[in-house]
Amino acid sequence: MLTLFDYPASENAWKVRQLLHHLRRPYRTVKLSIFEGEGRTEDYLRTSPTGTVPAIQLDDGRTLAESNAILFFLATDTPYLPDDAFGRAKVLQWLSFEQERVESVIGSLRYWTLTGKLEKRAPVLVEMKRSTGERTLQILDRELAQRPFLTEHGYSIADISVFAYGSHAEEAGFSLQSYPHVRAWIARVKSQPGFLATMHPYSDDPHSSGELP
Ligand SMILES: N[C@@H](CCC(=O)N[C@@H](CS)C(=O)NCC(=O)O)C(=O)O
Repeated sequence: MLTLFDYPASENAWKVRQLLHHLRRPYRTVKLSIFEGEGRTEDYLRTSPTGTVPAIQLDDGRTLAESNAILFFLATDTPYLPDDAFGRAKVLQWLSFEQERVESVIGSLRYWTLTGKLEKRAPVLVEMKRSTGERTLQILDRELAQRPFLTEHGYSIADISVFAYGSHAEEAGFSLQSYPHVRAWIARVKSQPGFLATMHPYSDDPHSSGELP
């Protein structure tokens, strides 16, 4: 059975949980206490070179890290990824956008805000992320005005990936008031059959106010 290396409050891990749920694919979970350094053991670094979750291990022992790579692998030959080269490349376009402008911008600001670390970060860095995040939401709003989901294919892993942190932008200090198409898309994603609504706040983890190793 597939193994998922997970940390409950991780939205990167949520992406994989969400897809596995859609696919009704059974898996076992290994939870890592990332703030206590469980991601930095020699053993886990062989699974995930960066020591981050999510990562998966297949029945034959092979391992794969990076949320979007895992989505891409698990969604192959399913309705959540187109089967033509151009369609798959369009999904990759949005997965790249997600890593560059959503996860590392809105996701970081949200993480710092919810774990009390925002004040400890350099104001110039926070400001840079705020303006990039605003630009990210503008781009998404303009794109989502043109079609119901991120690609013409319909609901796909592109939506799952961008939704993970994009839908929580308000927890990172952004207002979605001026982004009606983003708000409508969030509602659309939430109404997908099998949507995984369960959230695990950072505050469930007594170690989450500490810095990552
Ligand atoms: N680009 C990676 C980022 C993964 C990531 O940063 N995961 C966080 C949890 S959301 C983590 O494991 N952090 C622990 C650490 O950095 O040591 C992905 O998309 O999977």
